[in-house]
Amino acid sequence: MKPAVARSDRNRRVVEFPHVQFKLLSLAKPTSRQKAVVDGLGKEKLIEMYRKMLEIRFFEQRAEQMYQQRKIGGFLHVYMGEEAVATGILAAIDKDDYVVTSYRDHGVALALGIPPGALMAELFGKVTGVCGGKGGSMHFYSKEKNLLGGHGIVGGQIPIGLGAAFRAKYMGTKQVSVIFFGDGAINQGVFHEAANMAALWNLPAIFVVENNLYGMGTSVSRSTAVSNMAVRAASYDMEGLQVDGMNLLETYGVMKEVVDKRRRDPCPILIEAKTYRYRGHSISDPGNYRSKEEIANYRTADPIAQVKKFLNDLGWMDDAAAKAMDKEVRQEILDAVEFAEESPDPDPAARDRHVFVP
Ligand SMILES: Cc1ncc(C[n+]2csc(CCOP(=O)(O)OP(=O)(O)O)c2C)c(N)n1
Ligand SMILES: [Mg+2]
Repeated sequence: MKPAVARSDRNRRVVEFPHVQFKLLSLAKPTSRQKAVVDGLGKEKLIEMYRKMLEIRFFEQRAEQMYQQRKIGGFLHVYMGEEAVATGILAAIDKDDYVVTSYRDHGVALALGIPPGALMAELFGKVTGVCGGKGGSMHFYSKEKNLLGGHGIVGGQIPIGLGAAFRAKYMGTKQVSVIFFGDGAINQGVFHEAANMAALWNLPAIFVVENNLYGMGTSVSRSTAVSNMAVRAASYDMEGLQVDGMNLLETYGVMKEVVDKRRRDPCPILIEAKTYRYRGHSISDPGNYRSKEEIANYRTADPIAQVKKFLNDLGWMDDAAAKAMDKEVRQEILDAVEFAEESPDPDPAARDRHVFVP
């Protein structure tokens, strides 16, 4: 496979995705659209989004450590590297919109504002977890946040999100349904069935394919006939667009426009977020199918480091403030671990409660 290449342009770093030629837009020299996005957001909200990305990163670093210490069992698929996708996309929706995602769900849950303690406790299998300790890493849910779940079946979440979009249209609410799934899931029949229905009935379904270039161990170039997934929208007469998923201002800016339009006039869209996962598919994947150089290369476009530098350049967050925030968020995650450790196990007598048997 042709490796990705990073090279310095005059003012911006360009990272080319293999086979895609999609250019990541560095924040080093903001475009006029990025400037407009910053003006709309304002200092406080942008810093809050930066903090959210830190929270996701530190939560997962700590979760990996807890897994190694065998405090967490089962699967663990981390989102590291993809933080700007969930953070930007979900900062642009309202509280009562619907969200559904795959098993790589930590970033989405944290971006929605679910407290890290309740999520860490879920990883630990404790009764204080978001699913009472019965769901684990792949199955974060929140009725309060309209998070319709993390789902372990590849593509299984897509028709669920479609159902939520149908409800919104049928009831005449202005809600949208955000459906995250991976590049592997876009080849599942269920995506195509859902896309067809969404287009046919003009449903406010926002399909977000997180193209991190790999499925479980297979690269997109080995599994997918097209390198630009957004083009698949055309099959359903639906709008399709690509966004730099390593760039918070791009994910937020694009999503804001997309959502505003759908509140006025419900219709579906396919957004392809170009991104990269730093870790293996799951914690047990050594990732032998890609090189260290490739990973290091994508890390040069790290979504968190980009925003940090950007805030510094704006004079909105100096090194001391960044350091203080780092410390504060790390402590918040340590508190979450402590909460999880100290929480009780579920009652064995409740084993069959909440288990649906058709
Ligand atoms: C229906 C189904 N087939 C296969 C699997 C095994 N499996 C789990 S994750 C995965 C890869 C999915 O990759 P992608 O959609 O790109 O998501 P990512 O892990 O990159 O976020 C596969 C094949 C599964 N869970 N469900
Ligand atoms: Mg993938």
